[in-house]
Amino acid sequence: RKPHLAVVGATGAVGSVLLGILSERADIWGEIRLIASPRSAGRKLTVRGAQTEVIALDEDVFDGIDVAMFDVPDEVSARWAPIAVSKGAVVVDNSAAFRMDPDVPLVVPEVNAHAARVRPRGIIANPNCTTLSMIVALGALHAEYGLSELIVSSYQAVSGAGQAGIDTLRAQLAAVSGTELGTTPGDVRRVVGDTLGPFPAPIALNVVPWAGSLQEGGWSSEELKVRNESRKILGLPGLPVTATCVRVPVLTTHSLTVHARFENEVTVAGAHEILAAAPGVVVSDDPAGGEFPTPSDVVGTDPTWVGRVRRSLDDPRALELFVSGDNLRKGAALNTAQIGELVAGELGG
Ligand code: 11C
Repeated sequence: RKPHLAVVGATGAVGSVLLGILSERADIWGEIRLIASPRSAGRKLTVRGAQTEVIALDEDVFDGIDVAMFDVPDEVSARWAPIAVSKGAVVVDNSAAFRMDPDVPLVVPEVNAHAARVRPRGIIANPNCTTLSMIVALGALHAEYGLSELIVSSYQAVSGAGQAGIDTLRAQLAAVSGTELGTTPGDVRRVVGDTLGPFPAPIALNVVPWAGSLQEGGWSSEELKVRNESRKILGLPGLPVTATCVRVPVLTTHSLTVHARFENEVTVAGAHEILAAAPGVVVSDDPAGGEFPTPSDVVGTDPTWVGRVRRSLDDPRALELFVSGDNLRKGAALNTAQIGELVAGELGG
């Protein structure tokens, strides 16, 4: 029989995109059971063209389920993923709860699909959307040149902070639209007032050098995730990685500037060739023709888009890149669906 799938967190920003992706991709699943908090139970959502009722998260909902995809806050995954496993499901978890657990593989199918097969806890973790927005391209370059150092800055969309992030940017844009705000210190902040939503400063007409929670040494949790997760996915536990994470007024699609240093000398032509041949990567790199990735063109697409490929002026072993990827698709729901498909393949689905 075809494997049965549960989607936990079906009504959230990532869950909604996941239902669309499950409807578009090969129909490998038997039942698709939609699960959310009791608050959302009873709602009807469309998946594979059929109206499906959302049921409340409970121990019984995992009965008969082969694969459970979790798109919920860390504490919900931490509590419920082991329960789903105890009921016989393989869990694909998109929270940060298990990513750095040595007994939980952290998987990006284009880079380390093999890792999904070894899962002592019955859980496979899906990386953070910022890591995922660059790692497919970096994995391809690493396989050829051998990565030795990574320095990145992110330009993160508000939907990384969920529906509240989207609602906040829309409301703030409405408040500043058609005004002369943004010309004197603090004027945007005064208009936006206490409607900051999940951000520590106004996000309309602004950039905010912060994502996540404060960690030791002034680093943000998001910056440490990029470092730790990149190391684990690439199998390079000692890789020097420095990230600075910044929120920008984009609804969906994270971008990053990347300085990647390799063991071997690089060329732009060689990098173009590697990236163009890499599954899940599109090269958009013709500055003379005004061609480079921008979030407004990338949003809603599946690949990691790469442009502005340059060899560093002072280091023949380093490349500079600009990458963009839809943080809700490859950054979250698509990668989760791809991992689920790997597991379903093993189960004979
Ligand atoms: C953001 N990347 O853009 C974050 C959201 O660890 O999965 C995802 C947090 C996570 O705010």
